[in-house]
Amino acid sequence: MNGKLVPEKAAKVSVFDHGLLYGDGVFEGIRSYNGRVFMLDEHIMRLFRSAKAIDLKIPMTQAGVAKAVVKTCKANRVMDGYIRLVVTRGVGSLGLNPYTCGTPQIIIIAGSIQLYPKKLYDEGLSIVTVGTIRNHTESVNPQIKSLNYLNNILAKIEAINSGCMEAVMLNPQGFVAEATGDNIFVVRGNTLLTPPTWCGTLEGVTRNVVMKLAAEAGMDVREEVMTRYELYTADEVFLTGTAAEVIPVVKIDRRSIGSGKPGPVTRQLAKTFNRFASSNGTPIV
Ligand code: PXG
Repeated sequence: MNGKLVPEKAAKVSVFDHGLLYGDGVFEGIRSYNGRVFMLDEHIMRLFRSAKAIDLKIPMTQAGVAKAVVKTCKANRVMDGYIRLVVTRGVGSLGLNPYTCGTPQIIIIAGSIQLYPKKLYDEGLSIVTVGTIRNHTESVNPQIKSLNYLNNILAKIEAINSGCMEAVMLNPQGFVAEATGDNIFVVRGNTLLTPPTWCGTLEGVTRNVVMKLAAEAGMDVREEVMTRYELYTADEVFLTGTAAEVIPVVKIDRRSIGSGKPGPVTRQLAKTFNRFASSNGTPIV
């Protein structure tokens, strides 16, 4: 916390922190594989962009945060794990005004995550489109990974209550945006499609890696506006995210996608991604 290693039980924030009171703050989720932090600089750049977007000045340099992440992994022996990086607005008065707050709190948690059971990576996920629309880009821009994830949580609640583990969120125009914590991709022949960020889609770090790996493998990779039609008629659909990695989707709104089984393109991309992730990153030393 704030540059110091603190035992879990002593790692506390104030009840007057605006991160708690208002969800005023930003975060990142990062993975480590094989003793390396994956795409560390990209996550830190996004953290600083999110902070800038909410006029929050992080009292540390990007290099300082990177060093602190590595140090926290090392101290916790998190060689294959999950890192949560959180910056809150800090302690302020009871009132929205963020400018009453003192120093932002910088928190780094090094632990682990398993988003979906392993069997779903082999068998594929069933997901649903939900009524909760993704935030309008001029309300809370989905590029901002803020501590207020209620938009996504409300969608997640709808999905779970309809018997699925994940939701597809549409934007206010009815175009496909993303899942609650993952980006969405459509495979159509040799073409790989994903919504452009202006559709209310977070520019996922995993998304960008998968797009690059697919292009290198000879696929025609495009950012395209999508409706549910593109999902229902896809050969294959999959989700990407730091926590989820690459996971196939086999049903949307109870309709089978493609063959109804994880497709060859998704399986190959997942393999390529896993190989890339396990051999690239900032060493934890
Ligand atoms: N969209 C949203 C809304 C996200 O929150 C992604 C896409 C994927 O982005 P990355 O950069 O991770 O490829 C995210 C990130 C969780 C969890 O506990 C989810 C994310 C991050 C950390 C934890 O479900 N999603």
